[in-house]
Amino acid sequence: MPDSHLFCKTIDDLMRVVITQILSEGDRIQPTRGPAKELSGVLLEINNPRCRMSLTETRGRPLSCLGEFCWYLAGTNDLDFICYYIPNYREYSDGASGYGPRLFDWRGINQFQNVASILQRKPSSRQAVIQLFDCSDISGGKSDVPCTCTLQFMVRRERLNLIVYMRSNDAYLGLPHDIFCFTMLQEVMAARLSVELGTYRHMVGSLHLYEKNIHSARQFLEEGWQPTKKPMPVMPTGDPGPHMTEFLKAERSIRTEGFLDLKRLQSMDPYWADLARLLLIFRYGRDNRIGCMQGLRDSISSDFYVPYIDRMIERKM
Ligand code: 5HM
Repeated sequence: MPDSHLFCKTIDDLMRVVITQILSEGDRIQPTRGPAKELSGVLLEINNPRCRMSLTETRGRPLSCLGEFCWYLAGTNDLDFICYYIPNYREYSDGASGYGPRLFDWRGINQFQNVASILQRKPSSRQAVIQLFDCSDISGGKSDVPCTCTLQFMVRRERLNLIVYMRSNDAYLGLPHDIFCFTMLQEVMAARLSVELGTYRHMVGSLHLYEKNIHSARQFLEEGWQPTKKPMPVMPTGDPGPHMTEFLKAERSIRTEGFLDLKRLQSMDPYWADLARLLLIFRYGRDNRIGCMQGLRDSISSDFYVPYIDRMIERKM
């Protein structure tokens, strides 16, 4: 019997355990998107949600994760936005089920803000739930149905835990992105509530690996990587709203104009400025401006990002 509760310290450990277990114990399924192997009813747990960024050769794509997080924060369904970071995103989604508008403005409700207010009023609340899947998504034969059903935030022992329920999760492509984005939202919420970050639990109905990705998944297992034990820097406490607004303005300028006045980085909070630097380095990489990538590498505040930047520069050489 496969183990249905997988507990790991980092995203790399988790990916390794999940893929190994799907390959050895998964059941064969034949979904519309192609044959796959599946574990059903699985609970994945990471006790330090900041260990969310993989540095492996095969799955270490921090910019597609960060790009997806920006897409959510911007509250948009614009597919050109996400395709800038994940070029083949259109193969998986028509954008209609994008999480950004559902999180921040769904039927006139800002669910994220609402949950923050609930927890501010009553930290022990069991009602702090964000809903992403809607019953209307499965009526009328739509092909693009949100895979994430709910995000439940809970303050326990003065820490903010997050429990996510996904009806369906692609273990190789979707899982690292989903965990990155949801643990970032968890940290934004924790900063906003001024409580410590707790654990992250990810419950999945169908956790699957498509046969077309099995070869790459095996390569990932054979890579001989070191798990990225070092956690991401700590997000500053207090309402991150104003920092995120500045960060999103920088993101937009980098993505749409290919440019950012570096003076703007100096006036930003160092945590968010580093994330903006990563986006700018990614842009320089796309534009083959390797000298600029190196220049920006030297101005990064946290050395946590240096190996990721070096990997991006290496890929361009
Ligand atoms: O047939 P279904 O709607 O479940 O197919 C969607 C595919 O995208 C599945 O492989 C699902 O696991 C993956 N997916 C994911 O892993 C999709 C989304 C977007 O909602 C996501 N993670 N966030």
